[in-house]
Amino acid sequence: MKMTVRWYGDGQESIPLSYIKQIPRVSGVVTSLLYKQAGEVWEPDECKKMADNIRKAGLDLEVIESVNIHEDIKLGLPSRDEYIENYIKTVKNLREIGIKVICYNFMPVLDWARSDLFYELPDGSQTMRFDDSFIRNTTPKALADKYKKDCGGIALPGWEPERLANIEKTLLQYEGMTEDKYFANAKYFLDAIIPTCEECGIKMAIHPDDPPFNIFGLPRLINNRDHIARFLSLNDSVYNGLTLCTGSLGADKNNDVPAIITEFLPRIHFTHIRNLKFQENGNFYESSHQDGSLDIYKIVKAFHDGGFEGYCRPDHGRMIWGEKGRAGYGLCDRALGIAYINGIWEALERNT
Ligand code: DNO
Repeated sequence: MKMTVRWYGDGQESIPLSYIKQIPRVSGVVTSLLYKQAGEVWEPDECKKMADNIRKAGLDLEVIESVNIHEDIKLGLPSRDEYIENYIKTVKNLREIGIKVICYNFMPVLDWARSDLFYELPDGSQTMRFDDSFIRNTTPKALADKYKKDCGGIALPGWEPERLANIEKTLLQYEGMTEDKYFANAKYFLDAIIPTCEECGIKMAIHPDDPPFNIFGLPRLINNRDHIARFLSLNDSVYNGLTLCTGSLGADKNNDVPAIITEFLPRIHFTHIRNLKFQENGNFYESSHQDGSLDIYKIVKAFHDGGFEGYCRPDHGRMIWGEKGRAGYGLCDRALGIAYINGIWEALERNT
């Protein structure tokens, strides 16, 4: 397993690459070109600049998170072919800089959703929280406005102003979108891009829907074992794979995350390890990696025992020790998470 850290790029981040390099047993970072809109080609010089910057700091860059999918592809509109062509060009350009995995999502309109970005816990740390009744009683537009206010001017990934500019119009386009149609649109995309991915040696790794249940009446694709099996069978290539996000899938108590890992391991190319703590009424908050409702030991063991050789990153952490930064993406708690995950892994290795 190769341990990585998500890094947002120069000008988008307060954490220097040199700090990431100081965390024991981190091989590299995963990043993106945040200024690119979904559907645009990532040009060769932009890709090279991104990679050179990271490699100069002594870190690998083998995973991109994310190359976003244009909404027209998800909606299955006639204009999708042009955006798919652009996606293929980007994949080819990413091959030139040695990328091995692309993490992406196929969530309609929105990326992940939380009610609070900086929810204060009794120990003074701050974390993200999901309040079920709050989400049921708000609208995506109101949520986007709340995030804008709460996150101090730093756009959250997946909630960029450009993406949300036409949110109400885009939501209307999803009216009447059935699950079957949505799976068919995903298949159209996969069948078009997977041959290029195979040729380029770049594995696609779809991120689960977060939360893994229906919100705002939008369809869900990757939210439980059966949907994962259905999605992977849309295109049987190993290049059509998964990002196994423990916190996304684990927010539904019916999902047995270690069992899902064991079943789909050959198709898992990247994992986000995150913990959460369930509260009453379907609410939860994101806890430290060690002290939550998910059994991280069992999760890491499932990866270890299955012989996982892909990439891992600690997912969201709390804000601790007075650190300020992007919600979920402070350095301190994620570094503690890495030390914990690496410790479990080393103990498992030494016992085999
Ligand atoms: C949240 C992230 C997601 C993820 C995308 C992948 O913190 O895990 O935003 O990057 O869904 O495309």
